[in-house]
Amino acid sequence: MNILRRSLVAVAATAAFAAPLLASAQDIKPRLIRFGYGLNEQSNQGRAVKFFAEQVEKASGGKMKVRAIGAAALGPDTQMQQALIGGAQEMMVGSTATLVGITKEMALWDTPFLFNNVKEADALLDGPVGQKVMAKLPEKGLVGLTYWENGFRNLTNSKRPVTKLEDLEGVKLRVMQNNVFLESFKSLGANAVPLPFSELFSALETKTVDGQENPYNTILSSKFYEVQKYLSVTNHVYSPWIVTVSKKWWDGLSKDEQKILQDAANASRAFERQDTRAEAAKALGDLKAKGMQINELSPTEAARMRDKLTRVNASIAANVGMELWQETQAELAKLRAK
Ligand code: 2Q2
Repeated sequence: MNILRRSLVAVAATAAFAAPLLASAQDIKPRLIRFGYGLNEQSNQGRAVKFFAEQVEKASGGKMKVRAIGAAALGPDTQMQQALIGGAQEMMVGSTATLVGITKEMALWDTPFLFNNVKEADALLDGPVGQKVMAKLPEKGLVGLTYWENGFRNLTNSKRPVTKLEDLEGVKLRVMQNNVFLESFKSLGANAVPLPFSELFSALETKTVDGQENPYNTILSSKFYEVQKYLSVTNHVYSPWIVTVSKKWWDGLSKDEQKILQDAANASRAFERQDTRAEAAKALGDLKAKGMQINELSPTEAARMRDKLTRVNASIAANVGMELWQETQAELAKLRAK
């Protein structure tokens, strides 16, 4: 065999072996996927959606096109969820907190101080508990693909530095549209006002509300530093994002198409968490440079706040079901014993 023949044989053998993996040999139709999200394109959320879109296009040989539509151009989370359920939109990413009205088990993730660190968050979200919660979505017309990191939430406002509980008195604080957040911040003495995220910047700007709470990344990417002077490091809850698909649409996809989306979602999870954590690690410095005044809480004040906030735990447990609550606590105990 001459060199040319030998390499032709090799190419043919490789091609035969690789054929089932090639997009052309798979059951893939041209698809347009409208993927909505709430933050800006220049945010950890926007970057991860872009990454996901690229993965899907690559794996489908360009047949499946993801149109990323950010800045809540398709509406706030709750509106997009309804569009997915009705089949008018294919995909979105948003806060699990805005899903609680549809799937009550999602309230588990709103438990104040549930996780001590991101390692615990990853283990629970990616493990059996996270899967169980996600498995509640299909009966509501949604399919969950993966959890991304929004992050630990911190408090900002335009009135005064919050160094103790009493500083929150009378502060009009925007909360996510969800009873756990409403109750949590009422119990801290704040005047909690539920608002969609898409209305938050202007509400802060016009002083309709004085403050809000979100991870450092969002405070930075949504430019809240332009309208908020004070940031108190509270880390009071870890917020996940969840990537969801319209079940109506999903059910019409081939197994190959579904696999492409699930694989891209898995890859995007690793990308998004790494990107978010890298940004969060330097965000506090960036926010300071933008003029924000940042304060930590003394251990005593942090404990007082924690004590008030964790009083909502009993009602969360009742809402999500005792079995799920106890399984979560058992998993966390196992992790912490390691
Ligand atoms: O405060 C919020 O609402 C944010 O933490 C969420 O990130 C927001 O709901 C995004 O999901 C908007 O897409």
